[in-house]
Amino acid sequence: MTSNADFQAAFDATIGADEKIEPRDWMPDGYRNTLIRQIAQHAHSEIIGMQPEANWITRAPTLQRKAILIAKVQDEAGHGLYLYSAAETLGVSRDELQDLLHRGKQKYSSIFNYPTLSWADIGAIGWLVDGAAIVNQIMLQGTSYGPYARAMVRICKEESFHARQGYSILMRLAEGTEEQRAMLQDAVNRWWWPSLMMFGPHDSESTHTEQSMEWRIKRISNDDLRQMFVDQTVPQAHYLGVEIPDPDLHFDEDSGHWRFGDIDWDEFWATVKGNGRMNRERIAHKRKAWEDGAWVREAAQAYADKHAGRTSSMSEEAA
Ligand code: BYC
Repeated sequence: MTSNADFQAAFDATIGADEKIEPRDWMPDGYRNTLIRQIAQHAHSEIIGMQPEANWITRAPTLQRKAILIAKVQDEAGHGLYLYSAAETLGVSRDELQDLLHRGKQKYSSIFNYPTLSWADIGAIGWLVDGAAIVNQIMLQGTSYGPYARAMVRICKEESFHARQGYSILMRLAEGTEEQRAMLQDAVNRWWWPSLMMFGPHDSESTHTEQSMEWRIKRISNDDLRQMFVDQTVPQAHYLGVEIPDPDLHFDEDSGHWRFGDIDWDEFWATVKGNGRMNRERIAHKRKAWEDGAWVREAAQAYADKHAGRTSSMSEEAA
């Protein structure tokens, strides 16, 4: 008979060989729960992240920009759905996850608790927020849980388009009037620091990093990913001709990295704990959308039940 120790040894060997754990495989409870927590949080972020962007669909400056923004917001819904499907392979239902989010028992990314005040914010989200998400998600393509890793491959392809559309909006503003350049600078001033916070607390303060790296759920730590993001983004800011709102930002010749100032962790934790600028509004809106959509879920379920009934009675007739 196979013992728990054998199962654990097989799990350790799979992780050690850098192969994927699949839904049918035995896994420790902690591994399963960490994945449910992280994948659900990621899925919720995609869905809540639709709100600040959708805020500008009706006010996009041209028909083409509007069509692109609609496509982007739809992509975010799709990302949420792939991720909820990945979470379901771990034995939780989508309804349970929605309920946990609505009751404030699961988180979503801090970044989506900031308001989008101008059209330039849509560009800044694409450039900085999607840019930060890509750095994190390229790493997650190599995560040890198969369904999560595979979802990331497709999501990363779509995120690259998102980052480019953001940069394209900002390039247009950078080439525009003084007023447009001021709008661009204002957006970067407001989105820069929250984008750095997306990577989570410093490694020394991070609850899960050490274990998640042992399990190869995370492959690179929060601080290392944040540094990668800053190094890739500063030259892009120079190209745009925009200032990064950090007086301590400087290039360190010895390490070859752009070193940056201190993050306001009080602001981060207040936001994570539900007291950011838009937390209440985001969740209230999400709950309302869920309640308003109840009839659609009921109709879809009734159709599925009826169809299942018809199929089984047809197969009985055929028999
Ligand atoms: N916001 O031990 P740590 C997108 C929490 S959406 C809120 O380092 P971990 C897009 C953390 O959960 C892309 N909470 O945690 C969509 C933990 O609390 P709990 C979103 C945060 O999990 C629409 C505690 O702090 N991407 O691109 O090892 C439009 C300690 O942290 C945050 C993802 O979701 C935060 N920023 O590492 C546009 C990526 N940071 O759970 C764009 C997937 C930390 O113990 N997630 N916390 O109560 C991850 O990679 C990891 O979960 C994190 C955190 C790096 C975020």
